[in-house]
Amino acid sequence: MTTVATKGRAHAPAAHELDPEERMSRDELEALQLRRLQETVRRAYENVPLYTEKFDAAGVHPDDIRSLDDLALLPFTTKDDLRRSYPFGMFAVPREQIMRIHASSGTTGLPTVVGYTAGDLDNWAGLVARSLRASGVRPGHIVHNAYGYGLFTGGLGAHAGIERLGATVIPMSGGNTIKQVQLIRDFAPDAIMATPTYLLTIIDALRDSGIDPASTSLKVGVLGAEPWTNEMRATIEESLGIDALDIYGLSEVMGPGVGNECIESKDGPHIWEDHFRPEIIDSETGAALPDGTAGELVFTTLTKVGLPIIRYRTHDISTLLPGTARPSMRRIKKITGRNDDMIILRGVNLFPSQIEEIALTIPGLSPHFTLELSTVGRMDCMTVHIEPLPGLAEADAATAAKTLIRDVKARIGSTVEVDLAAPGSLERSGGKLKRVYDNR
Ligand code: DLL
Repeated sequence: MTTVATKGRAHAPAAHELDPEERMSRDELEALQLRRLQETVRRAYENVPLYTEKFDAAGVHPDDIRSLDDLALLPFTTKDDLRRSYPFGMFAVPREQIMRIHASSGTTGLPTVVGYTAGDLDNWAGLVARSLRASGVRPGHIVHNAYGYGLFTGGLGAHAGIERLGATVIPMSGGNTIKQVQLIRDFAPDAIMATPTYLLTIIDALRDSGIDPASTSLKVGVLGAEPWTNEMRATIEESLGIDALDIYGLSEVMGPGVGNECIESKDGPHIWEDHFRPEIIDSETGAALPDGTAGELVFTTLTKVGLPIIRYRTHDISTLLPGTARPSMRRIKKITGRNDDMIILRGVNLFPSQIEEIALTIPGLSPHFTLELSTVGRMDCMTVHIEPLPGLAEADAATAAKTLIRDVKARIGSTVEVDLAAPGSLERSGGKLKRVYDNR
């Protein structure tokens, strides 16, 4: 695409630009992990009553952690544990040492509260800076930050990392899409940080203002906070003429920057294993699974002081893979969904991302869709409401809808209905998009 050539491409950092930990051998890294794990487990046990109780009940003591494999002796931590400790019960330091608090939206029940010491904030900024560097963002670049500022970790977490890298931050936050377009046009940012679905909203708004999205100054998107597929990546990269990189994280473990893709490989986020020890477990039995097997991601923080977290169950489904661009740090397979987002339709398990994957390869269909579940008689039904591309002839849209029904049946095994929604009629994302409406 000519626009890419005129903007210049983002490029991978040179070896000397990497953090020393990114260049460690696996053995060096694991020795560091073990030392940090032992410190973390002790800190948690000695300072957080919830951990004291849980370890005692499980009959384990910090002295039992002699190797990284001994991690499996420790009990899991869940979102419920955090809720039970609401608001500040998980802090491992006196509250006065907590410099910042974030919290989940808490749409179901109490919000989960997390806290950071000055040192934790420093590490976090460093890891977001590392993530941006891995994405091809450079000191001196302008970064448009469209993650929401506030209790959500996205906005402020990204913000500190952009500054730490030595780039210029535009603290735009989420929403006010018209303003987003104006600032992208006038400030000429090199990179944008947003959820993938909110970036789609911005792409549409650029078009609505008569701007070809591929003609903007943007070279890189650092996108995350919700599941998105490689097909969505292709759609976004093509529309904007950018490289789109995957940033992963969750507030309980830190926020954005627990892991990030590297631009030279774009093969799923590398987990920054000097600060987090990942595991994959069987969600049903809790058994640790070997690398290369799909299951639920679990994290133990290795450096957090304010809120150390031991074996946190994320509910995210992924697989641990060997490192590539950072050979000593493992990757996770791009996250396709959460085990609590899985739809069971007449006995078949499916994730919204599978519909995204299929729909985006069918010519004429847009990335804008929602899934509605209902009961007709005693049968569960799923309707895919999807917008065809604007201007598509009715007959071609009908053909695309039929292809979607056929491909979903062939690849997932479910029969679904497709409703072609008028272009622009489905609700647009303002951050994390709600895809599923369950009316059963
Ligand atoms: O979403 C942190 C974040 C902000 C990550 C900005 C990346 C960018 P929470 O609100 O606690 O934190 O939500 C965490 O979001 O367990 C995943 O289910 C999902 N998630 C986050 N990043 C990705 C990603 C932030 N890259 C939850 N791919 C996680 C897929 C993601 N899902």
